[in-house]
Amino acid sequence: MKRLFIFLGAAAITALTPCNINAQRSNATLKTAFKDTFYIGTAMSLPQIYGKDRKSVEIIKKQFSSIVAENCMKSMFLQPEEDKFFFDDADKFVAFGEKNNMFIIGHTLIWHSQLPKWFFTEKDGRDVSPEVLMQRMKNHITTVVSRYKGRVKGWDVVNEAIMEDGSYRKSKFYEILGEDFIPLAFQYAHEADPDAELYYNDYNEWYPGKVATVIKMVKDIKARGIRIDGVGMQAHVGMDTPSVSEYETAISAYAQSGVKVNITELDISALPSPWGTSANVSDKIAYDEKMNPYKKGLPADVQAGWEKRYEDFFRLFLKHKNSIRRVTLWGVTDSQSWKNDFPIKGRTDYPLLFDRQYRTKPVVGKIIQLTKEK
Ligand code: 9MR
Repeated sequence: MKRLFIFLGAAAITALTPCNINAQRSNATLKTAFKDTFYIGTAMSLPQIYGKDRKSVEIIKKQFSSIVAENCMKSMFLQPEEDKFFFDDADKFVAFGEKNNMFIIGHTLIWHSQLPKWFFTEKDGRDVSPEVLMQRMKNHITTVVSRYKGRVKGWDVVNEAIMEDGSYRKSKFYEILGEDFIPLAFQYAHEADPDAELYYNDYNEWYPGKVATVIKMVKDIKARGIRIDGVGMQAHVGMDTPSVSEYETAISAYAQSGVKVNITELDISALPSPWGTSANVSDKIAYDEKMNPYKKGLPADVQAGWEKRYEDFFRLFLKHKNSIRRVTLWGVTDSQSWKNDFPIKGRTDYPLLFDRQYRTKPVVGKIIQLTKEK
């Protein structure tokens, strides 16, 4: 109890820093502060989409100009069985975005993860042929993109297909169709909605090998006359890695290849990382108390370091605002964040901009302040 009191006291003190007070007094929100810069977005969970998490919904309407579904538009949910589509959740999500005048993003059409089992297999269990896989990809993409034509403004067409060393991920898509599955997916998406922006999205997209292959892929797609508008850098980052300059090098390289950069899944973990910044969801590590040190709140020095990290990244995004189309946080409050369970299940992390009590963290005022600096 005493500890809880100290923690709440510390939270109250940090909540009253001058920047935060200014932000509150001026009624400044992220959405208004970034109005002329880039879209500022968040991922939405099902309780938010259905309005059950009311306090988060209030924050979303007030603070964000763009939304993406955290899970409900992934293929295992949209097409759990072949040709049996389930659109209830996605429809609700898109309706929310339209009602609130938001730039709506579809995530994600082709991804090796959260994919229904039937996608790659024949009834007898064998892998499908390249022709059948192309047909299934086309059917999935065409059905989904056409349904939201003109309403979902941008699609993460392909997600996480390249490894850090620049090699292609050995997914079933790759095994069966080779590198061609990527341009094909973009082609199908473009045919279904010629006006939609189309993106390639991935994590750790600052590793030089990965940067080189993604740029080669972008150029190849463009050379075939197929539309690609942007590269989505997920930005699940930690306290130490990557460095801001590594990130900057990657942003500049993508921009020079003729596409926009989206910062798509931003969260900054305050916890020790067992390996760096992977977001490969199949990587799991056993729980260890030592790796969960801040169950009752962040110590002041860690809090300060974490805030600085957010400021450094936003300063970088603002510097490259002409190349950046959107910055999207991967969720609203810390309690929603996947980082509490990744890569170690059951930890208490603080990666987002709103705390577990739905309060605006002081760093939001500091980020808003950065937009006013010349
Ligand atoms: O945040 C999502 C989490 O709720 C899901 O359990 C997880 C399952 O794969 O996917 C998370 O979102 C991922 C995103 O779709 C793609 N990039 C990595 C994200 C974190 O795993």
